[in-house]
Amino acid sequence: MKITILTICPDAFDSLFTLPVISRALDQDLVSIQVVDIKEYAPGSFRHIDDSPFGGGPGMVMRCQPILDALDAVSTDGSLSVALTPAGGVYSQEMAHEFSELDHLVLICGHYEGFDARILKHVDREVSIGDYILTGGETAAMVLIDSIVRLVPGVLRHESTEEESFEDGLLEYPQYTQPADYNGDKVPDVLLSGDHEKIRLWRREQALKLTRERRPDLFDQFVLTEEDKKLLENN
Ligand code: 6GU
Repeated sequence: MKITILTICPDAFDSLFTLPVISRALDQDLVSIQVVDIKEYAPGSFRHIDDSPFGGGPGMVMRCQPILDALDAVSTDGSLSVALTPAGGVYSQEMAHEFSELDHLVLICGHYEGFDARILKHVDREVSIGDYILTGGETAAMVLIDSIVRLVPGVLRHESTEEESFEDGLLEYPQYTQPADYNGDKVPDVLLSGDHEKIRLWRREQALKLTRERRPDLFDQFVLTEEDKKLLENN
């Protein structure tokens, strides 16, 4: 898979390449990441990439020409372009899966007060990472890349992604490791029992209860099995 990032801050992505899973995916050629400076497509020494909004108002708006020329230059036959903007649809694990199956994803990072609206007509999707405002789309692009790369086949070695939070619509059950007793705070006995069926049921119960308590929005969407109903009735 190839990911191209269009940005006015190419250096912002340096730290992304130091993340262990990302750097391994790059080393193994499972993923390639191309960072493209939008300013390269802004002619003249002034590198004019933004301007004040028609109709007045605060801030600056990213101009059509540099971004659309850059997008045109990097696009390929099967590429999907995604603009990162707080006005986009909210990103989800489902989108991470969808994007991880692409041959080529182009991420366009917004800045200032946003994109000239005409840019967005040339973009396949608009995505936000949540209901808060960032100074630019770069950190949002890194969130997308991190969540996408780990889903590319071969990137994670033994780890399973199937039991993670959001994969089945529930938050993940609590995990413990050594020591079994940390200053008097003990790991639940069932996890030391070696009884795999008991452990499975305990984890399921924990995941159900945690989701019900913390994320009633997810819990309401979740379809309980007969076993789940019994686990929840036990209390
Ligand atoms: Cl994608 N961009 C900006 N600037 N702010 C955001 C965002 C994106 N997602 C949430 N907030």
